[in-house]
Amino acid sequence: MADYWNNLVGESNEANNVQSVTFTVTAAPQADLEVASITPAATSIMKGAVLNFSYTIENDGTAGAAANWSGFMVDHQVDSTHYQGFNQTNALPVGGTQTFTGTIDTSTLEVGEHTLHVAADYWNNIVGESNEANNGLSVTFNVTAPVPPDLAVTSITAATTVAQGDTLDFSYVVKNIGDGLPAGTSWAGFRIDQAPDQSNYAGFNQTNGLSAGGTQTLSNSIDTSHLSVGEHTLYVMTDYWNNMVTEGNESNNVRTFTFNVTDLFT
Ligand SMILES: [Ca+2]
Ligand SMILES: [Ca+2]
Ligand SMILES: [Ca+2]
Ligand SMILES: [Ca+2]
Repeated sequence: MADYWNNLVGESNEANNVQSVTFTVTAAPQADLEVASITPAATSIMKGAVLNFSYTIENDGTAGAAANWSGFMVDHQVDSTHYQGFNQTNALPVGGTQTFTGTIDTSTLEVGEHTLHVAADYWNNIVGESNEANNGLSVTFNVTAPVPPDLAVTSITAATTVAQGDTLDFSYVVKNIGDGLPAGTSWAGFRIDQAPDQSNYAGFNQTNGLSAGGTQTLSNSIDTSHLSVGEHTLYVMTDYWNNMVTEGNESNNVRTFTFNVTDLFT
């Protein structure tokens, strides 16, 4: 407005002294972090197994985001004091994404449906965002009743005849014949003419952890110099020592193989 103060100038037109322009205040560009997706390796998992998953953090805003933390938790929204795991998210440009992996131990979860929550910038709200209310995403998964492992010796391979005093070499296959959880490491033992037990055995092999259907071939040998001429039986027993693997069936762990010791001179 011209001559706005005290009308110091008498004018022919006092009504045309004002002009205006309009302008719009726009929001400053801001980041907007979101969890774009969560991908579990399976939506149904046996209790005791590990659930692997991946998730992707995206900056869907109009300004870059500084580095921050994403977190996850089962059956509870994620915040600074509620999380089971976390990953550091790099600084992300507009439209930038970063994918992470995580694991959930299901051994402490009840059988039934559960929810995996993931949140972007969950810890201490490091990034000021245009929308702080869209940082969480969740997926459901099902925990099924556990099926224990079941170890068995599924075959024994050796010569059926050995001369007294010679070494009988043999191999055998230990298999987790269960359709469920993996078996941890254990020991297989063997003995001649009787089943081995924890304190009576001729020898042993360590068995690796075996997932359902997994096998391991082991080999060993027997000195026959103290065996009588005639028929003998090799007993091989999986998990013979300290019952290290709790199995669905503990009574199928022994397999036998019959062989003949012959006189050296026949
Ligand atoms: Ca956000
Ligand atoms: Ca934030
Ligand atoms: Ca068994
Ligand atoms: Ca066992």
